[in-house]
Amino acid sequence: MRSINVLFVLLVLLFLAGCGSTTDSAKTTVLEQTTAPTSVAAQTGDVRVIQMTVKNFAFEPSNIQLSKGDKVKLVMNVESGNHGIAIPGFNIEQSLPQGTTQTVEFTADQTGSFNFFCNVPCGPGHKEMIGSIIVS
Ligand SMILES: [Cu+2]
Repeated sequence: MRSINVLFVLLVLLFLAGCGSTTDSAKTTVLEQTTAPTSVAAQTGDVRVIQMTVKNFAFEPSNIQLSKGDKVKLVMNVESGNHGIAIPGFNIEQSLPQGTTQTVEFTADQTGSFNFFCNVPCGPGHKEMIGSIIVS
């Protein structure tokens, strides 16, 4: 029993030493650690990071090929105009304000062809802002 008590005290001391001054800062640290490794995962093929440029009036690339099961991180750099992207097949809607970088993540868990389009009236080329995701 005594050695168990000593072990417990040591664990408590370790825990206290490892934590920040408040639980809030500890939580923040954990969150940062969980979001940061995605780029590492991308290199191993676990997450596919797709860089997209959004501008008046196009998504580039507008055709995206995926394999079923891919975890996808779509990183959209909005160069010009205020747009949005809707991918109904994956329940995604994201506004894309000019000058920002927006990210959506989803898993390509079904095969097929899935259209995406701009869902914010943005000007004369609005209806041309379309694309498709092919999952095979
Ligand atoms: Cu639009």
